[in-house]
Amino acid sequence: MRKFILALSLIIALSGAMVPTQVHAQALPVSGTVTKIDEAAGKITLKHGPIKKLDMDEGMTMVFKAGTPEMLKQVKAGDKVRFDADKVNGQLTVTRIEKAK
Ligand SMILES: [Cu+2]
Repeated sequence: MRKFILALSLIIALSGAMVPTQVHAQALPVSGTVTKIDEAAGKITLKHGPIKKLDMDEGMTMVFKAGTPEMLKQVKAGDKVRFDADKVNGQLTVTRIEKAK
């Protein structure tokens, strides 16, 4: 009986440890909505939720530089997206973006 409980708790511990890892690998950290794409300037306007690492404790609408020109073709105004952003050469830049499922 003791062995069974040990095995059971091991299974629970393993499955519990694996689920968040998978979720984390799939989802980009910030959710938002595209409000404007400016391909000529290489910029994207996003209405987004809090981004703690960039000291944005509340959601807002703002302009980001696009990390690559391609990402401006992957999404359009009105799309719900998930993305990651960072300061690159002093400019707030979207480093990854994908349509929210
Ligand atoms: Cu912001």
